[in-house]
Amino acid sequence: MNGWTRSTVKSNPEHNMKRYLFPADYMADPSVHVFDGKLYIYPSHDRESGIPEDDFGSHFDMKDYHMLSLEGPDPMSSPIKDHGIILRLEDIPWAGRQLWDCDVARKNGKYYLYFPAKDKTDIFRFGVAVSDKPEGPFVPQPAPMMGSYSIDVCVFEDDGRHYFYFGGIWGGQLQRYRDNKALDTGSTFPADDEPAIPPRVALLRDDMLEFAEAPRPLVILDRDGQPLKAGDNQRRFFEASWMHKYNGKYYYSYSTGDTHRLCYAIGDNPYGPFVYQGVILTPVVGWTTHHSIVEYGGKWWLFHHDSVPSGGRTWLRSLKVCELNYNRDGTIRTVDGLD
Ligand code: FUB
Repeated sequence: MNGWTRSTVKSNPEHNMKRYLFPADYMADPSVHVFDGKLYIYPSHDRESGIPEDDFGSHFDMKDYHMLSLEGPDPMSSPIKDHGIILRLEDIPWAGRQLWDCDVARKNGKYYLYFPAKDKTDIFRFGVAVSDKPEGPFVPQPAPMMGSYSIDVCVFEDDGRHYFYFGGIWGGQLQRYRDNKALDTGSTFPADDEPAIPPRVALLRDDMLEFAEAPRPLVILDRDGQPLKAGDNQRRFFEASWMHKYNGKYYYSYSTGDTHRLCYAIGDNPYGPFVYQGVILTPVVGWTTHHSIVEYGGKWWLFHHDSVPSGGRTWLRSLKVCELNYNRDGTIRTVDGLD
């Protein structure tokens, strides 16, 4: 078990009240931000494509993004407004298929939508689309971001600088890269007792359109200061990066993929290293789990998805929200994914 013991996971997760945010449609991977006091949700837009399930995630065949906003003070009860399509696959010159988890950042009055898509050769790249308004429409840049690869972006602002977190293994293709270069050997996974494949982080350029530096590995350590191992699939990174700051500390959170948990690690700066802490959300109904954490109205909120409303069809997911609570020592109280 590579050092992981059951005692590191709370056996009595909290039964928080949860709300399905948008029952009218299937959406997933919520990236949530508060701009000028208003809460905006940028999700993936699931659809029934008929493509069979496989380990590459081919059945997640999304073709556009919507934006949803909260029309009131309470994520648990205020109305949600659908602003319609803000970007379409067919309008992105370089993209071939699969618009997966996106994120949005604001700088100097402009909004930047970052998104992964497979290019015409079926390699995941990131693109940027720009708008003057949070509700778009977003105009895509003609080419993918230079040196970008893999999936699942989170852009985090700290002291006016924007950090771009990304990566996902298996269908997210991160195992095809070492030192930011594609391997001649294709997909290559470390042995179980070697360090796990790390997510990546890169500072964004001032114009927000490209990386300002080569992406760096984001290292997650156990309490003995050792990087989590590839075989430690209860704790190691799989996909779905998110970053938030709480009481001056940096909280990096992510999905463990094939063990279906949302976990977190704490660090002293945006690059890390980060020390593994525990589970935020126990497995939900559906294969994937994905989230964002945001402070709004004086409380902290966990936005995520599950596949309950679609009867467990893992590619048709629904957005959820619940309050997130911290202990006095800064650790997060585990939420029950089956509530
Ligand atoms: O929505 C497609 C993929 O499923 C995301 O990129 C992953 O994080 C998982 O939620």
